[in-house]
Amino acid sequence: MCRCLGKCYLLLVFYGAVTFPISKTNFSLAGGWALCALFAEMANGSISLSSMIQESVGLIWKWTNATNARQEKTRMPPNTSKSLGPCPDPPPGLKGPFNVDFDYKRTLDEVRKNIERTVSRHRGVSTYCTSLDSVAIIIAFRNRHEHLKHWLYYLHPILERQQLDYGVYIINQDGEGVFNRAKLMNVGFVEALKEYDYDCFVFSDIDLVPMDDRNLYRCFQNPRHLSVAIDKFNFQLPYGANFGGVISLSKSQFLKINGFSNTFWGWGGEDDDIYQRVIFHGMSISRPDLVKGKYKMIKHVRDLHNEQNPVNAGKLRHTKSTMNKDGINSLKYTVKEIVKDILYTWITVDIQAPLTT
Ligand SMILES: [Mn+2]
Repeated sequence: MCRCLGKCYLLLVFYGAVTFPISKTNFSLAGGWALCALFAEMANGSISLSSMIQESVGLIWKWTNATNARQEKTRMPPNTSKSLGPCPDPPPGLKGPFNVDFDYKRTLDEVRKNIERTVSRHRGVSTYCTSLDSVAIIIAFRNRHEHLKHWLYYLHPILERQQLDYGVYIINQDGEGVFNRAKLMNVGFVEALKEYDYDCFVFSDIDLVPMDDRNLYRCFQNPRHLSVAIDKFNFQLPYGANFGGVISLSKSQFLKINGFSNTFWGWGGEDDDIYQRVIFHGMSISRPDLVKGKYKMIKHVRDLHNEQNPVNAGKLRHTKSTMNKDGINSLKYTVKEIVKDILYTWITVDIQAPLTT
């Protein structure tokens, strides 16, 4: 045994050099030692050369197979979607039109329990295929918890059926100053991009729920107006240039127009302003038809600190001259709190709101 120890080391080094690049595990080391022991036995005359070769080949075969099995397990985890094929277009599991009912007294906990997310995070990813878009859904929020429950209850299953890789961002305005929907949307765009490389953004009112899942929460060749047929307006577009409620813009479309204006405090005007930004940048508005684009709006009274601002309508005359310096590139705010729930990312933000307009 002692005589052959030097040869053993030589054999170990040789065996390791040959097998390590293949197996990249300790098996090559263990195999080396086992061969070493066999070699020692042979030197002592208790084992023949041919049976040693036989044993060695058997051992190498066994370890290589064991190693491959281990690698296969780790190579194919169920949820890393990048290796899966692209999701079919249109998504195969859509239901078409359905009933929407806001009367039911549901609680947020109930909604949370009902919605079985395929991943245990706040972001939804299709388990079966690679989503065609990664979509951030941005909602400007203040004191509308009642509406939020309904929105989450209906939208999560719809977005899952649409096979989107999506995240929901509730941008909650801190304090009692005048509300600014558009500025909160800009904050949502910036904050969502800090969390994930989204390529599409849906900006939605919290009180609008689609009545047809064929209305895809995705991005298109042109900025898209999704909420075209709301029950409140008898399922008709209230006016041709309407671009309020629910809209989608790709990251590059949104950056091209410098996002929303930050200066529309109180109710009204910010949606017409972003419509003009789109048109002035040479794009047009895409829309679903009035059947697929049906929405139900939750009835509510005007919020406190969000009165109609008469100044806003006049500001629309200046969109063309102000849009390239008022928007994403001039956005200032302070994040006060971020809460990650399985249903959404909640961001409370100070947007330096005036107390009156
Ligand atoms: Mn409303």
